[in-house]
Amino acid sequence: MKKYFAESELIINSDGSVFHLHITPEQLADKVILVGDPGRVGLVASHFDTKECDVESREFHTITGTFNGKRISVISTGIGCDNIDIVLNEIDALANIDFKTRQEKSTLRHLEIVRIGTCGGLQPFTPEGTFVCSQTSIGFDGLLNFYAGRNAVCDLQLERALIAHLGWTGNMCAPYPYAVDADEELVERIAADDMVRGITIACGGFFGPQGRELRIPLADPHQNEKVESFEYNGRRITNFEMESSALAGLSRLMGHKATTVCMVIANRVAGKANTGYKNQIDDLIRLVLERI
Ligand code: R1P
Ligand code: URA
Repeated sequence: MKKYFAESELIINSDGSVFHLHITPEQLADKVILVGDPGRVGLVASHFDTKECDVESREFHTITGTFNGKRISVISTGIGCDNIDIVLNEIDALANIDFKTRQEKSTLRHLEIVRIGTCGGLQPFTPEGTFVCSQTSIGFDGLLNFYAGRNAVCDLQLERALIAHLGWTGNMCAPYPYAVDADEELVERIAADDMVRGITIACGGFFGPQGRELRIPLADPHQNEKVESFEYNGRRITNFEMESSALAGLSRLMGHKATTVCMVIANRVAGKANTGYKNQIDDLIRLVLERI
């Protein structure tokens, strides 16, 4: 017996579109580019040769079109892993659930998903302007812990090594981090020979969880020193952003290929930031469009 998804579990609008994204199953391409900033959707789509739909709903802006003959949907997620939970579940439903019968389709449709974002660099070799492709993502957000199968897709050894290195116990800086690899083939294709392959920590916030202390003291004032000095099989943690862990984890559980590429805009080691990055990120967008 196929599972039936009730109206309350998979909310479909009266026009047949999915609740938050407001797009219909026909409007989603197999290749998906996710961006945080809704304003970045137009920048990606400005490279498209054709456009078939342009839909805005809350922070979710979707344009589907073609680039060099490839059909691509670019979707903004807004900020944070909570929004990735919404976007990943809704695009997976658009691809793999029949909206008429409300049942899972018999053949799995695989999506290829690349997130293009901005991040903070944590190593001397990741200054402003560096493109980092997340080979592994560590979630300081707890999202994946709500899904069964989490242990099967996570690197439990890496999780234990990091927790021991940080010396976090009890409620300190909870929830428990989860570590997930991006799709290996996609990382090789997207990162090619001009991006740093990194370990990214996705945080449940921009300030405290990324070790930024303004007026309120941090639970662990030495968090970032420890994050920067952590080494795992010769690899270092390269960057902080806020979505790659949920994207890597949910994509693995759902059977999609995914990775995240980010441009470093804040050099946390040198204490420098670049706020005029909007033109520079276009170079990263072009690389991803060519390689996806
Ligand atoms: C914080 O400023 C935002 O920037 C990064 C973080 O992940 C977070 O979403 O990515 P985007 O530039 O894609 O939004
Ligand atoms: N995005 C983040 O999440 N952190 C940074 O430091 C810069 C961009």
